[in-house]
Amino acid sequence: MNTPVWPPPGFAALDRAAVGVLLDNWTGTYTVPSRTLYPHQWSWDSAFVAIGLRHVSARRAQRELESLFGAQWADGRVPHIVFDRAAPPEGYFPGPDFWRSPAHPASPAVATSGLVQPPVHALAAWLTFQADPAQARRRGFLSRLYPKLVAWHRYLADRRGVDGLVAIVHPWESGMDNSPSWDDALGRVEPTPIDAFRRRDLHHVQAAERPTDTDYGRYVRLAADYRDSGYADRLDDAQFVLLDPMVNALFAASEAALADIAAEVGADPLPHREAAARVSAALVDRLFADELCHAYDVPARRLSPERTIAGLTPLVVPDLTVAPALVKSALGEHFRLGQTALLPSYDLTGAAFDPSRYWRGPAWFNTSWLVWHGLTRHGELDHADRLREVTLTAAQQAGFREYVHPFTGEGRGATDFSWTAALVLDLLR
Ligand code: 9YW
Repeated sequence: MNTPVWPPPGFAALDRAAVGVLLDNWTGTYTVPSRTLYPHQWSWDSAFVAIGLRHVSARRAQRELESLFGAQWADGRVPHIVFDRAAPPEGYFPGPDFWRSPAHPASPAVATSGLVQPPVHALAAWLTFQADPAQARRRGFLSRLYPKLVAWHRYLADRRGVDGLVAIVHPWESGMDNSPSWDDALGRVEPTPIDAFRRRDLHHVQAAERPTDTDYGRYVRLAADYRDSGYADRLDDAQFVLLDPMVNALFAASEAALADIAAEVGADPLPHREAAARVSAALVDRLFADELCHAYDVPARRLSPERTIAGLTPLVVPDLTVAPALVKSALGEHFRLGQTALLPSYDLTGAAFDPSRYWRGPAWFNTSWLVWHGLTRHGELDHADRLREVTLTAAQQAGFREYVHPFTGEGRGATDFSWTAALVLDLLR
């Protein structure tokens, strides 16, 4: 029998093109997600970018994470956007004037948002280290980053902790802005009138592929309320407090990565292993139902019935007890792994399914990469290979788009999107 050759020869051009996008979107200290739509540094984008960039330049991948953590707040939070002083302020809304971070005592020197994004950073740091351990040790990469990662996780556990899990206080914090999982909770929020602010995203992308104006009004209201509270994390008073499976899966996986990092830098790995096991158990206990993990609405005390890709991502957690059920769900009618152009962001049979609108159906490369990584971790290699194959084919057909139509694979959203290029590159190398 012939051993299959991977990557197939046809993918050489895709590899070169992915490197090209990462070089073009590099600013000198970090990578913009997209030159047009997102002209600043985004938190979890940088982590995904580092995972691909490590194959091009281990040093650059380290810089990507170091520049992000250079904007960490004194309270440990890693902001979801770090604003680039050189970028025109009217390029993105809500910009620095909205967030007013310099007015906060814990803010760093540079202007940032006050929200956070899913904690994929320790996992990314560990993978980045592994690309070139000798070079990383020479630069003291992990020994400098480790205390910052610990402070970041402490912020999440202490300030956002609910029943052993981490809560988000805004849909943007999930990374999946308009996911149907937030609809009920957002229904409690009075939208800021649309004429009170100016969206910039619609200058670059069709309205049918983006959140609606009403969604945006609610995002602005929640963000302004949080800002006006002094970014205080008073979870008991907040309107929107949700436990998201992907945020918590990445928190558990990153605690496991922190254990490896701790061992590498001569610190004690045990507390991190224990934390990973605790979060993993709480994730299953609180969020697992009907063969999938779901979001939990804390004020309403209700598990969302919606099925989204976030519910499959706990596969990234090592030793997850419900991994076989998640694999079954990935293959079933709601997600149809390997039978569509790419894994959809939302239940293909769900009432809110829309194949073009952002996180309500389109397929994204980062979430597919997470499921691929999880399948690999759990030894589901045939399914992992199939997912890798469809992901690479989707990128070959659509280019490095922000997201694609889950059935036809047609590209949607931004072009030359950094994490798409980075994660495709990771699948190729
Ligand atoms: C926005 C940058 C970000 C991602 C998020 C994605 C989107 C920003 O873009 O949010 O303006 O809608 O939902 O996950 O980090 O790529």
